[in-house]
Amino acid sequence: MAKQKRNVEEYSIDPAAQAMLIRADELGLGTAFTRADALPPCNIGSAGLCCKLCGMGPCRLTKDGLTGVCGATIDTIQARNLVRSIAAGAAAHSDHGRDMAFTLKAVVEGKAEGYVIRDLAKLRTIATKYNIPTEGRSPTEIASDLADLYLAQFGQQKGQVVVTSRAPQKRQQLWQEHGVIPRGVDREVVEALHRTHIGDDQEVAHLLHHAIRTALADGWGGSMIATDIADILFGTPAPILGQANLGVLKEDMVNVVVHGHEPTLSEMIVAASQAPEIIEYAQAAGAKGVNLAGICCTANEILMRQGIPAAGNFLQQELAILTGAVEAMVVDVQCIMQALVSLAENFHTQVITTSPKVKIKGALHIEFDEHRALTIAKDILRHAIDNYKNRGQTQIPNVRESLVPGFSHEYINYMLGGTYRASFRPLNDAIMAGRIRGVAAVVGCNNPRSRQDYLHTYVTQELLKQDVLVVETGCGAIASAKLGLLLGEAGLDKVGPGLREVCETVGIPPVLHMGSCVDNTRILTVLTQMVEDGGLGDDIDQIPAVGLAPEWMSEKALAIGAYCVASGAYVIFGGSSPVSGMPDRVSDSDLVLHYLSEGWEKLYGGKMEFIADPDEMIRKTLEHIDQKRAALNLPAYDPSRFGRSGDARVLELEALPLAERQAALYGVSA
Ligand code: SF4
Ligand code: MSK
Repeated sequence: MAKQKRNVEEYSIDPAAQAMLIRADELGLGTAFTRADALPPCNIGSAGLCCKLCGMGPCRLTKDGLTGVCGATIDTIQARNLVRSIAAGAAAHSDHGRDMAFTLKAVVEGKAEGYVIRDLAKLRTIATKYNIPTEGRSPTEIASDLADLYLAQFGQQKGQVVVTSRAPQKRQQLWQEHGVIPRGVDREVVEALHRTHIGDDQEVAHLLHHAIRTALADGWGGSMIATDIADILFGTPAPILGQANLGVLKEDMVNVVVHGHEPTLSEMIVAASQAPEIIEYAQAAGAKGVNLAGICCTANEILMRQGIPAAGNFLQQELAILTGAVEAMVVDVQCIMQALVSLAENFHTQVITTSPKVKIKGALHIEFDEHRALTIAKDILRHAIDNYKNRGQTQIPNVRESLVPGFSHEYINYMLGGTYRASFRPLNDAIMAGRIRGVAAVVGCNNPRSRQDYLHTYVTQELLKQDVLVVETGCGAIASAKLGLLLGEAGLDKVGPGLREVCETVGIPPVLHMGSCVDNTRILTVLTQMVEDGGLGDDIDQIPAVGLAPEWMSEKALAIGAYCVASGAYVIFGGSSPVSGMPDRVSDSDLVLHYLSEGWEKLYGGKMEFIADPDEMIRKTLEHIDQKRAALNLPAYDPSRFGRSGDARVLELEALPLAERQAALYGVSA
């Protein structure tokens, strides 16, 4: 039976989204929200109980004790499905990393039109990590060696992916002992597919061992490569003022929305939109110019480097088209709904696919090629401008919020210690003193089966009250941005007293935007440096930190979760569990579910759990943080010890008569 249709407040907490969903309803148009209502998830498949790996199936194991035609048990089927998802997620991130490495190579060969190496310091820092000589060498020579080294990581057959050498020493040793250091990115993904073919690996622990190896090839491999090269080519992010939500679209300009994940094309579109001939072309068409906005992680990439506004997160891709004000939606890879094209047919919006890997029936395909990037970017913009005259009635919600994104690991380092003493020491000290209780990474997608942005922002705000510093990436970061949590002092009155003191002293928002989904590797780098700076144990699993993906939906999220577990983190997913099994199954028949928590925790110190209730997510997060604090012999969390420094102290002093103020400040009265 079809689930009952929800109302707009149940669909989303975002007023801009609600306005567009009302418009969709009035126009009789469907969206992911209404399709989710009309199509309840299959309760067999969603619990991981269906196998369709061969032509003897699909086998749907609806009763405890049933096996597939080949004899595969529920546990084997769940583990295989999970391994395949993690492999797909790792493949998506890593193929993105590979393309970035090809672009870097093309840049050094002088064959990539429009690109330059913008961050020489990062190039040198990364090259040094791999003993690539830098002294007396040109950036081109260094970058050429780095591109070759990185390209080799994908097809490497033996040895270890070099990026793993950047993890804490103790963690590398642990991986070595368990035999999970990835040999080559492609090799682990291919082996994951091989092992899960009919008649191959059928032991849960053995399958999940390879899930870890594959995920590590992503986090400490393809994804980290993608982040490194994006920073080298386009600049390492630093705080910049931006805006988020559908209200960033403009009535009097040609609106071009870039959506997907790879910064290579979007950075060129940013450059092309500022070219005088493009501005003149737009003006000749009657517009004031070209207004760029992003959706999903492409939004994060150009937001944190160029301050280009974000029109929204995953569930806003259709809603942007519903404004009627988008001339072109330019997409590359990942998280692009096929529904965009049929929805766009009701408006004038042209959906333009650009990746050689992604075509959608009905979309205009203008293939991207890094050798002619700027020319192609201008061509795309001319198509959009030509379409401006076809614009019909528009409705742009007047809803937007300012934010400060761009907290890369490098910037946090600088921010806490300055140019000459760049360090994470003040962060570690604040955690050790209990001023900051712990750290949470609240990341990941939107999912139309939950209320858009609600879980992200509820969990984030509750943790902030408990003095937990929150870092965010992906669509979760955009959710917080839309609510104003990423802006300087906004909302600091709702933050716990210790965390508030730190935010006021350092001058940071309580929620730090760290980038796109591949940039979850920045969080790994932060955790590694926290270990190296001392005082919080000698490995990541000892840090009072938790990762949460409250509204996850993508296979990439599972890959991220698994590499965080392998790195020692406790990871909580909201929403549904792909390994929940049957409600009445217990103990050993829930093997996979338990293996991901207790099993992985014994091996890696990190664990993966699926928790639907947000209050339970918060409770478990705080419990974990407090347990880690106790294990490090840190003082128990006590907010009453803080709150009398920073701005609060200044206000308190200002209220005192002069003599008392001087006595309080200098110990003498006038
Ligand atoms: Fe069924 Fe086994 Fe084939 Fe899966 S591999 S579809 S369980 S017969
Ligand atoms: S875009 S993977 S919906 S975070 Fe990275 Fe957002 Fe999730 Fe896609």
